Amino acid sequence: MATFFPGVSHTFSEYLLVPGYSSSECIPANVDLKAPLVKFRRGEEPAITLNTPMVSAIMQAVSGPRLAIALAQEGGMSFIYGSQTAEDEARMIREVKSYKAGVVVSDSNLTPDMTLAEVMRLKEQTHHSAMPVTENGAPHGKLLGIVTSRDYRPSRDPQDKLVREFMTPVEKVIVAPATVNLSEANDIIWENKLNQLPIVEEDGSLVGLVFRKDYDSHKSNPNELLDASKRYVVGAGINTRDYAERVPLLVEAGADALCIDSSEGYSEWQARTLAWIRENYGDSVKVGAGNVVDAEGFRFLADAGADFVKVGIGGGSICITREQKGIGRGQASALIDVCEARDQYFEETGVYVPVCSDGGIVYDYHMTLALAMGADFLMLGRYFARFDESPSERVTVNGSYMKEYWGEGSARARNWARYDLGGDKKLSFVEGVDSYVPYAGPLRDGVQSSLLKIRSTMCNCGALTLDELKEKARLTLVSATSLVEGGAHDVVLKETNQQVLFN
Ligand code: RVP
Repeated sequence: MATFFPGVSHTFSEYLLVPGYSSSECIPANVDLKAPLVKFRRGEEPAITLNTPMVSAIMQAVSGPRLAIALAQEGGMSFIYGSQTAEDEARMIREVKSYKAGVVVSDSNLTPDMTLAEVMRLKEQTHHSAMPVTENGAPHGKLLGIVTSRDYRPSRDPQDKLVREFMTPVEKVIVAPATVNLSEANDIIWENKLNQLPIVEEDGSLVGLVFRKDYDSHKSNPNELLDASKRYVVGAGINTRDYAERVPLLVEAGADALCIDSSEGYSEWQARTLAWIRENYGDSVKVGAGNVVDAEGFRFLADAGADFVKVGIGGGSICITREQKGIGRGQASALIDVCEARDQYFEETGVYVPVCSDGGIVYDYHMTLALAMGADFLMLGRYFARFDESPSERVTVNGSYMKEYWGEGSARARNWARYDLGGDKKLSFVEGVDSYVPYAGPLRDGVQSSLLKIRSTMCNCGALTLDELKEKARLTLVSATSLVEGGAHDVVLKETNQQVLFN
């Protein structure tokens, strides 16, 4: 006979937090939202800790380099989508890793014999206008000069004009030695009114560039998530088919963590993928797995070596898996079950495997509920798709700004590898839709407003850290009738659009 899970399967909206005692210390400014991303042993620190417990979904409409940078600036992390060639995905990782924080390794380098036409082409590809000229055109070659858009006039200068004829030669360029720190580099930049400062070794070879804009943004992002070399932290999605080719490219490009992107993770395919990574990289490559919705699935992936486990099937806003296949589980019930299994696993083995709640978060309070139910961090798709920095188009629909948002299992994304069960390399039927979501402006404003609500609710529960929230939270199921009581009711709203949706 089949197994029947006891009780009904619940979603976030069916729960509320019951406030606990808050002392005068409990103010939003004192709340710490740090969360472990990857597993660690009792008494040790995780190799990666998020400053903000949010990661962006492994989706074409969500996680490109621009969003990854904006989210890392707010302390979270993106997983660049894997439904593209491994080379393109690695290029996006490199774009994030070379973006800033201190010295940037230049990805737009010239030789003295290149032509203006080639300079223009490179500029179009990389969108970088400051291009070092090195002896061999390599990022760390001997520096001979620099080309910026002030050095040429595309409309007047001949296209075959050589770089050596219009570059600013190194003798006239202000450079700094490799021993300079970021603050000293910034002083040089300000004193000399520069936009960028090349950093060079004693033998004249180029280390990289420090940009004025980076120092400014570094100053204004106290929460940013950086690696040991002060580059933004970024992750990458992988699948269970082409990992032997894809993983090396992503690791090479500097991905800080990988995540197997699959709609259903309790499978031999995931165990094989994890085993291959452990065989080839030991524990040096961090990799999450999923998705699962119960304790059994969690234990399987934890035993198979996952660094974190993702929870959620069918709850995503664009997901129609439950309708198409009848599989899944209410996100709250799935999360509670898996978090219990994580705690038990920790008791037994001394290894803490973080749990990520993936999909189905609509309101900011859902985030706090998920964290209170035990999630270490949250993966969000629809939430991030709404911001300026997501890769999708902003369009006007019925007079309102919208952003496009489509599922990885939709006919538009055709991410067959995410739904692969070992058959043909194709999507046999769709499990996702193509949609619009209301445009929500810059990521920073949206994330900061959500975090403020989380902090404030945590204070109502008497919790100053996420661990304390997990311990102290008191949750209650609500009846369908009391849901009505939760919104504005029995009043006539002065403006019909006062009800703030999706927030
Ligand atoms: P949401 O945040 O509710 O938009 O959900 C995002 C999640 O939905 C993703 O992280 C992924 O797990 C899932 N997803 C992505 N594509 C699809 C689909 O096409 N069914 N589902």
